[in-house]
Amino acid sequence: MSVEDAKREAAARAVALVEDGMRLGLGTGSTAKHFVALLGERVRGGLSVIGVPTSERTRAQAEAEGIPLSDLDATPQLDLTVDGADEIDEDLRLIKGGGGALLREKIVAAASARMIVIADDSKRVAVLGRFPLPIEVVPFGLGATKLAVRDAAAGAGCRGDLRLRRQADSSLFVTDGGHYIVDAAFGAIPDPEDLSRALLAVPGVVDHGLFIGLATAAIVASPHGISTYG
Ligand code: ABF
Repeated sequence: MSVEDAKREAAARAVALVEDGMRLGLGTGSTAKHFVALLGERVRGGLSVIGVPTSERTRAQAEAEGIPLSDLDATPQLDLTVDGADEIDEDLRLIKGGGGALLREKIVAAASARMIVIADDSKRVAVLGRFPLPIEVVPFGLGATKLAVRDAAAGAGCRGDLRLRRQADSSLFVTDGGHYIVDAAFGAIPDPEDLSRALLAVPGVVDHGLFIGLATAAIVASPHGISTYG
């Protein structure tokens, strides 16, 4: 089974859990893209759901699939969010945001009664932090914010390179919310809860890619089959 097949298989298992009438958070990324495509097939077959997308990319795909859409103003409580992840640990703590949609992804996940993470098994880790942690920051005061982030992270036992995210043409990456992303290559995050608290205490930090206590289950696909956690 290729990685792409594994992602699609995990997405298919999650789509099978969707019930008529559900209000759904629609994730972002290459695995969530499979979920949205498969959900579109079910909707065209008669399933009635409402989706709240976590990015403009996902909104465009869901619209093209014919999935009825809403937002968190009109639909502030969701039944289920299905989204991908960059890393998943044993306690269902996640690093997300490699695709740049972490803030909306976290707001949508927090508004959901359940969050199912779908992934191929390369995303499972014993300790979070090999994947650089995305930290979303406001453009104002960027230099000072980066220094404060460095200090806050060091206080939580995390040291490493902080790099402002750029696009392929080297222009700065700007999130859907108009913010920048600093990718923090810590290597390992010994205490994710502690780091989360420390980063959120920095005024210029909008949020970060640590998702703690949000995922209720994970569906992980590998060449050997599907494993479900949570
Ligand atoms: C989103 O997509 C992000 O939070 C995460 O960065 C990414 C997951 O990657 P993939 O494209 O492998 O599904 O869920």
